[in-house]
Amino acid sequence: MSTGKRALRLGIAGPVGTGKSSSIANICTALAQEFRIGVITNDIYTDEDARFLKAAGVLPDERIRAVETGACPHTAIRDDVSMNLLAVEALEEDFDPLDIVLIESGGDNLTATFSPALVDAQLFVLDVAGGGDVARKGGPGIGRADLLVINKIDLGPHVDVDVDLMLDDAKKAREGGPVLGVSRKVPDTVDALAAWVREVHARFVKGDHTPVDPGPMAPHFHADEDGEGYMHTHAEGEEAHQH
Ligand SMILES: Nc1nc2c(ncn2[C@@H]2O[C@H](COP(=O)(O)OP(=O)(O)OP(=O)(O)O)[C@@H](O)[C@H]2O)c(=O)[nH]1
Ligand SMILES: [Mg+2]
Repeated sequence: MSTGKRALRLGIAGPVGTGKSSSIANICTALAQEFRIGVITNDIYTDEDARFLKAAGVLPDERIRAVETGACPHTAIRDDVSMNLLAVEALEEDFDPLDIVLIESGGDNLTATFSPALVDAQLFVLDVAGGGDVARKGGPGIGRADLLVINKIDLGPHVDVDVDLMLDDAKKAREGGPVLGVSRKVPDTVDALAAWVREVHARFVKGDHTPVDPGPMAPHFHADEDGEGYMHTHAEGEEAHQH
């Protein structure tokens, strides 16, 4: 299916270990026959996520590429997206035409979001194991990403989390915005995730999709080499920086 224009760029953000790579694997498994998909992963110093996805065998290896950000992960998806844009454009050129490029952010704090300069739409991944109250805490990704995924719902009984309550809290925090409970062990939930991606792609191709900026991340703390640390923000238009 050629769209006649560039691929839909879909960002996947969320804290460390919630299931960003697994969500990409789920999407690829469900949709790889239907769409030509490429993947860009972001890690600080490694290509661990790209290797995980290659090992999962969900796409030809050469369509999965790693960006090593070398700095705090949110910088490369929000403040200076040039490394990622170059990687996406090279992938699109090498495999022209691609329908969808999935971009995994490095695992970060709860408030990291993609810039609309890099992605057309973004999903934010939380997991049940992170605690049932996390969804209530809100923040730009939880509140305003195009989709919130509550992953690993199969673990609810094992970690004493009421999954239905967590999903309801998430819906309230998003004022009705879409929320999906997902587990790779529950095929219907993976199908629902794939259906959401299919729907966004259809809107994108028709020109009916408007990228939304969830907003900049909240002020946050970075430890420095003296172990002291400092607070800072990522206001709109702020210069790229190193930590
Ligand atoms: N039980 C269960 N475990 C899952 C599910 N999805 C992912 N996991 C496990 O959760 C762990 C983290 O998953 P990843 O997909 O690597 O998470 P990530 O967000 O990409 O992690 P980072 O890139 O390191 O931030 C792995 O051990 C997965 O096997 C799920 O639906 N159910
Ligand atoms: Mg990952």
